[in-house]
Amino acid sequence: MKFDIEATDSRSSARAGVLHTDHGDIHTPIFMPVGTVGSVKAVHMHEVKDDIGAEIILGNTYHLYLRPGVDVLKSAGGLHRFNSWNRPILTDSGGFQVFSLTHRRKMSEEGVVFRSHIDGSKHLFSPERVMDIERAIGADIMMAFDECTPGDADYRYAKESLALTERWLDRCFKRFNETEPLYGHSQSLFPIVQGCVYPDLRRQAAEKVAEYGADGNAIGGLSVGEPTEAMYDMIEVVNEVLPKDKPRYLMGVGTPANILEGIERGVDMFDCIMPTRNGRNGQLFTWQGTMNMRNAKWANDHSPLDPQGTSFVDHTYSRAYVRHLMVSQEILALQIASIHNLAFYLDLVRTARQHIIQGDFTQWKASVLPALSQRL
Ligand code: PRF
Repeated sequence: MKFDIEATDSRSSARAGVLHTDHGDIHTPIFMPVGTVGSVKAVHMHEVKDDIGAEIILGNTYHLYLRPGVDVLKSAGGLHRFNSWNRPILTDSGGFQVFSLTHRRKMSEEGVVFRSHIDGSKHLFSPERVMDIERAIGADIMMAFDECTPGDADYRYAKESLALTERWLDRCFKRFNETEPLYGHSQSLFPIVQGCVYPDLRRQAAEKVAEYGADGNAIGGLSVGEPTEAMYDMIEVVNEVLPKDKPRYLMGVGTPANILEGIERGVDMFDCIMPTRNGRNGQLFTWQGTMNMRNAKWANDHSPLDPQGTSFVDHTYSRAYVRHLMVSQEILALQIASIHNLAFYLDLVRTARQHIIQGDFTQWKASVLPALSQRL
């Protein structure tokens, strides 16, 4: 998996690149819509591709393993065949989902024993198991199995947790190197930097991760309850150490402002449930700020949903109509909000990329940032 850097910003660490995969090119910085169980909730694949312009989507090992399960995925010929998405896919390892099952899991050196959120059945995720499952799913990018350390962990906990993640990482690479892709396209394994909010742990973790010489590297354990400034500081600490010539992926982040701050600090890839989940709750993101579509203030606003929006829903439907659909709990409301928000997130990173190439990213970012977090 080759990564070419096309342009670097002279005033910040921002860069524009192209990541080449067997399922096509990814232009970075990129936002990756989340498709937890193999579907981007409420959105058809042709909309994800053509209206939203996504170049890669996410799947979750935890969910796909429980349902439909490895046997169905294997007999389908992998997730790309199963869900009819023929562009790149990245699978998260379950290192986040399993740990959010606080009362339903037990951790040990071997791995995590957890109970299914679906039927309560008992399962073990170990680094080896997770690598085998990610091989069976067949994503272009597989994530290592880690412990996502909570943002409020004390130093001692964070240090022990990081040590476990590092031992697991070694086992992940060992299993990954002993096994082959199942479906004829190549797969890359990205390691994940943990270390909570402690600069020395983060630095050490990034040095360790860099030693594997992976095709790309991820930053985990952020946006998990720590102050926003601490998150930005940790991104800076880690990106000083991670190789500059490989893509960097900030996991599960975040708001439009978080994404621009991440890009400025040298992050290339992002994913977050925010555009889809918040969209289903009625929150729309725009260049002018966020709109709560359940709000009565839109009841008689017959103007287009978002005049600056890039997707067809923005010009097809009015604010008043979308507000009516939201209040009436119509399924179409969820579809419209999801398409709008994902198209906005893709427009955000695409526009950032253009400005990195043009050489005025920093000025452009300063000019758009204040409006992004306003409430309309
Ligand atoms: N690890 C994994 N997935 C993740 C995270 C992590 O730390 C996060 C943290 N923001 C989101 N998704 N494996």
